[in-house]
Amino acid sequence: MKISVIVPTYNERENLEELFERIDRSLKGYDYEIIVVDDDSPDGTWEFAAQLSERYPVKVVRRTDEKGLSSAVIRGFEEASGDVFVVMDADLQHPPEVIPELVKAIENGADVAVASRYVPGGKVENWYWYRKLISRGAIMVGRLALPKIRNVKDPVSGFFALRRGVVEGVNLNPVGFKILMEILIKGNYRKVTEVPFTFGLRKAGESKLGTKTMLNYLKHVYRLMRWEGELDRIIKFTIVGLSGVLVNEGFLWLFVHVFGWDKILANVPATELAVLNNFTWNDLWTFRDLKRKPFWSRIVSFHIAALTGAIVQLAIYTGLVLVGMHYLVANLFGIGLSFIVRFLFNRNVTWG
Ligand SMILES: Nc1nc2c(ncn2[C@@H]2O[C@H](COP(=O)(O)OP(=O)(O)O)[C@@H](O)[C@H]2O)c(=O)[nH]1
Ligand SMILES: [Mg+2]
Repeated sequence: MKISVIVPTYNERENLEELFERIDRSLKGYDYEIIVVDDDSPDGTWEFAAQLSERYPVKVVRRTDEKGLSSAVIRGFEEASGDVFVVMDADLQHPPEVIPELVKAIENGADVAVASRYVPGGKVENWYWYRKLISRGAIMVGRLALPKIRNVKDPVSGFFALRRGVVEGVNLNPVGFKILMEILIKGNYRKVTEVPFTFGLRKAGESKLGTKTMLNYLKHVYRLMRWEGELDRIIKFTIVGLSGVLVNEGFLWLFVHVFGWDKILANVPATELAVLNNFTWNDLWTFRDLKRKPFWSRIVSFHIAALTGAIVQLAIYTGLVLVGMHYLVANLFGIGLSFIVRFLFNRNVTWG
């Protein structure tokens, strides 16, 4: 089994020697190659990598027409001749000593092995609490928006291994910079294993990925949601919700105007009929491909979501009115949050 270690680089000259040395030591006994994909670094990373190829099995790709982390990794996949691909940074924040553990996970049946900061035993060194919070928050958003990756604790790690077949023939988008997330959504795989590791400090040089990446990350999540059809689901869920409003109003009118029922009491069956209407259409349309749980469980779960949504709506409304917000605006916030809660609950539990 041959291993291709793919290292995207930009101004990493000072890190290369130690990186190659430690990779070489870690992969003793394995047939391996290192593919450096460098975007014509001003510090001559590509040149130095080529020099070091006399000592280590390094192949250098110097790109002058293209830039970007994800596209560099994709180019690495195209150049690699191994059966297992490992992707890692050059700055030694990804300790090469973890590579054999990733490879072992693959040998033991995983298709993708992620070096993870967020499984027990893994950690991040020297990050302020707010950086950790942002990182965790970003991951939470990704996992909620993309149920396919919800079992992966660190789906944005830049350090991972995979079988060649996972990405071969797959059309990966080179725009985003969280290439692992792209692969976990579009790749061909069954089993993902996470191996804990400590994300250390940069050895030399400086980070290229600043704060504007947060917005890019959200854009990437959005694109993947579209690709996955999750956005279509939100639209369908909204349409069904609106149909429920009509059902609710219609029956309320019928019960009060035609049957002469009490206005307050009539609201209860009218609401229940709307909930049943929404459940039916969501089951037959919005989530029709996700009927994995038994019918009774789906319908009970849908009611729990509706109730939770109503409680959230009332709580937000009350809270915002109490702090002085206009009641109609406060109600919009309540409705909005209730919508998000109900959608996520139904997507991940009822039809999860
Ligand atoms: N080829 C290529 N490599 C890049 C680019 N941007 C970053 N890298 C490399 O990707 C890895 C991770 O980048 P880094 O700046 O350390 O990101 P950080 O750890 O999130 O701060 C490093 O090996 C960088 O040299 C790029 O545009 N092209
Ligand atoms: Mg780094």
